[in-house]
Amino acid sequence: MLYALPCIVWALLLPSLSALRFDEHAAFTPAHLRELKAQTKLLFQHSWDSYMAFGFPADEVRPISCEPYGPDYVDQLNMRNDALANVLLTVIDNLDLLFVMEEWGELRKVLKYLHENQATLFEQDTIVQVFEALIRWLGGLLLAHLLLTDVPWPDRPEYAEVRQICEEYDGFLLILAYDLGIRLIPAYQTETNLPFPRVNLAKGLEAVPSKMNDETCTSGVTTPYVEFSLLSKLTGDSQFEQLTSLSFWKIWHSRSGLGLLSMTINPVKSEWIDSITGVGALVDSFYEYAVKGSIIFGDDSLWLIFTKAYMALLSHLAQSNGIHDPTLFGNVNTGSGELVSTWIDSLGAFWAGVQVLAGRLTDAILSHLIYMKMWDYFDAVPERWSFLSASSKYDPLEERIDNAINLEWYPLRPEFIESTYYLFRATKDPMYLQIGLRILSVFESRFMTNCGLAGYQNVKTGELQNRMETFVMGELLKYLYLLFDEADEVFLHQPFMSRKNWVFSTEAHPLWYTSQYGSKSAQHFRDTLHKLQKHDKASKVSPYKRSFIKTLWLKLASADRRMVDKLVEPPSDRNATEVNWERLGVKAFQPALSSFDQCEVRPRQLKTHEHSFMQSGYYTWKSLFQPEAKFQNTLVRPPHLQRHSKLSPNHYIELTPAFYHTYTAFAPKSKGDKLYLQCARAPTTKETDCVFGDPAKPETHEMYIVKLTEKSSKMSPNDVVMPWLSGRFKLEVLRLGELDSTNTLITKDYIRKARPDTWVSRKSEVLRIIRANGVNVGRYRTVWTSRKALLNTDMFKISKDGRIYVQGSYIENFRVY
Ligand code: DMJ
Repeated sequence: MLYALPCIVWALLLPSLSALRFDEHAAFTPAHLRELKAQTKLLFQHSWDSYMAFGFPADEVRPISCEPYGPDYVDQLNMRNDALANVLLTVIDNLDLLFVMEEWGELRKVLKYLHENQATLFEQDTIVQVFEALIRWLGGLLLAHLLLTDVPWPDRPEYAEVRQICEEYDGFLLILAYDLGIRLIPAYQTETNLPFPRVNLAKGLEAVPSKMNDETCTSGVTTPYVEFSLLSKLTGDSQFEQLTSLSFWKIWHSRSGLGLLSMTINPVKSEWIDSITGVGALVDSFYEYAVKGSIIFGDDSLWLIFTKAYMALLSHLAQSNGIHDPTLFGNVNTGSGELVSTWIDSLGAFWAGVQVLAGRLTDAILSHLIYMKMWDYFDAVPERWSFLSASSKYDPLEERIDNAINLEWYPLRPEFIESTYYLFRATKDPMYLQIGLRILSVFESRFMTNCGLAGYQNVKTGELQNRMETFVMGELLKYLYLLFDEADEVFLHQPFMSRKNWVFSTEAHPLWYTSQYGSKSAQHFRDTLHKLQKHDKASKVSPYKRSFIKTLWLKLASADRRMVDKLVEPPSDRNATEVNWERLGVKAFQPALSSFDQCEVRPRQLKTHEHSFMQSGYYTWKSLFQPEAKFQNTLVRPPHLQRHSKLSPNHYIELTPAFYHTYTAFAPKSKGDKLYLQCARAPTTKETDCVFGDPAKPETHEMYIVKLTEKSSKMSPNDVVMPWLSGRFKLEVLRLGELDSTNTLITKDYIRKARPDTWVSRKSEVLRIIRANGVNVGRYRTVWTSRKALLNTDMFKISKDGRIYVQGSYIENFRVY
C-alpha cells in the first residue's frame, strides 16, 4: 500500500487505469468479470490509500483537497457532526470491506491502532446522531467482531493470514461496541419510550441543546433495533434490545388509519410532526429492518409487520400504469393516501433491494427501472428528482433541468448499486452487470480525484463535492465488487458462509446471529468485562455511565419484556370463515396477505430469459422505454454531460451497442415471432383513483386470491375475492380510440363486447380495475365482491348477470357473487 503516495503520482496512474478498461464490451466472461473486480479494487485501493495517507486518523479524507476531515468543534449544531466525531469513522465503517478485499495487512494495522486507542476512542465531547452512530460505528464493530470470532475460515493459503489474526484477537471490538452502546443508550431516557435523536458521547444527554432533540424520524426510532439487539445478545446485557424493541413496536402502533407511518415525530410528546410518508429518506430503513430483522432473528412478528406495511405501500404509494409497468413509490399523505409531492429521492433506490429480499422480484424490477433511467440521463441519481414538472418539452433545456432536479447533489450514494446487486444475485440477468460496468466507468472517468472519489455537488453543472463519505467505500464499492463476483470467490459468497443466514445491514455490514453463538459470547463477554472492571475501574466504566445504568435498570424493572410482548402482534388467524367457497366452486384460495409468505423466483417479464441463451430479459419487456414517454420533461440530460459525449457517446445503459448486440443475439427478430424485439407504445388511457367503503389498514378486511376452481365455477384462478368492499382502487379509463396498458387499441367492438347494453358513442367508456388494495388485478383478472357488500349504497348498480356499474360507469373486471 502506498500511503505517502503524492497526488501527482496518482494523477499519472489515472490514464493507465482507463487503459485497463474493457471498452464497454459486454462479454461478461469469467475473465472479463475478474478484470472488472480488479478495476473496482483499484478504486478501493486508491480511496483507502488516500485516506491512510492524508486523512488518518481523522474520520474522513477530503478527496479533492487531500485534507483530513472531521467534526465541527466550533459549531456544535453543524449537522455534519451527526456522523463525524473523531472516531476513526472511515476505519470502523470499512473493517468488513478489508475482509471482502482480502487486505489482511491493512486489517492487522488498523486493528492494532484501534486496540491501542480503545480506552479513549469514544470519549469525545461531540453531539452525534444515534442512528448514524448505530449503523456506521456499532454495526462496523459488531460485524468485525463476528468475522473474527464466528467464521470457520477454511484452511486455505488465501485465508492463512486472517486465521492468524483471528487467533490473536482478544475480543476488544465487542468491548468497544459495548462502550459505545452505553454512551448511546441514554437517548432512550424518555417517558414515551421513543428515543431522542442525539447524545453527547462524553457528557450524555444533558449536554445536548433541546432544540437538537425535539424531532426524530421513523428510521431513527426503528433502525437501532437490529444492531442494539445484536449487542444485547452478544453481551448478555438486555437493556439495548428491550428499549429498542419497545420503541419499534410503539411507533408501529402509531401508524395511521391507512396503515402508514409518517416521517418525523416528537419524541417527548410522542406526536407526529408531519403526515407524509414515502419509501425514501426518514422512513426507509423501517421497512428494511422489518425484513432484515425477521431474517437475522427468525422473528415472524417482524415479517408480519413488513407484509402489512408493504400492502399499505402498494395500495397508496405505488404509481404505475399497468401491472407490468415501471412503478415508482411517491410520497403521500398518511391520512388520505393522496400524493403530496411529485419528487422521489435518491435514498429510495434501496427499495428494490428490499423487495428482492422479501421475495417480490417482479415488483423489484419494476421499481428499479426508474433509477436506471436516472443513470441514463444524469450519470448519477440526484438527491431529489421530479417525475412531473411545470416545464414542457418546448422550454429551454436549463429550465427543464432546473425543474427536474429539486436537490442537486449526488454524494455517491450506494442505494442504486445495492439493489442492482440484489437483483443480479436473484435473476442473473446480465443487464445488471451492464449497469455495474457503466457505473464503474463513470467512477473512473468522472468521480476519481487525487485523493479518493468525489461525487457531484451539483448534478446540473457537474461541479464536484470535496467530500467522500464512508459509505462510498463501505457500501458502493463493496456492492459493485460483489456484483462482479459472479464466480463466488469473495468469502461472503462461499459455502462456508451460506449457513450463517447473514444479511447486509442498512450500512452494508453483513450481520447474522445464532443463539448458540450468542450464549457463548455473552458468557465470554461477562468474564472479560469483569476482569477489566477489576483492573481498570476508572477508564472502563465512568461514573456517569454507572449512574445511568442504575436509573435505566430501575425503569426497566417495571418496563420489562412483558411490555414489548403486549405490543407484539400475534401472527393473525388468516382462515376464511365468512365466504362459502364450496358454493362458489372454489377448491383452493389464499388470503392476500399470506401470498407474501411465498417467494417469487421467476419474475414474469423475465420468464423468457430462462429459455434463452445470451439474452437479457429486459429486451422482452415491452415497457422498457415507457419512462421516456411518461417523463419526457424531467428525464433530460444536463449540458455538461452532453459536452462529455465522447466519454459516453450513447448514454442509455440498456442500448450500449455491444451489450445490445450480444444479449439480443438469439432473440427472435422478425415480426411473426412471439418475442419480436419491440417496445409497446405508451398507453394513452388515463388512470383514476377511488376509494370504496372504508379505506382501512390492509389487514382490517382480508381479501383472497383464488387458486383452484371447479369447472362449473364462474371464478378463475388468480381472481380476487373481497367479501367486504373496502379500500383504494386504481382504475384505468378505457375510451374509444385509446391505447390501453396491455397495448390494445380500444375499438367500438371492444366497448360493445364489454357493454352490450349500451350504444357506443365517442364518449363511451369502460373502467378496468388495475389494482385493488395493492393487489395487481389488470385486464385478465376479476375482482369479486359479495352482493351484500353493495346493498347499503346507491353508488353501485348490479345487473342481472352480476356485472357492476359505479355511478353509471361500467367496470369490466368487477362482479358480485
Ligand atoms: C448510508 O449511511 C446508509 O445506507 C443509510 O441507511 C442511508 N444513507 C446512507 C447512504 O446513502
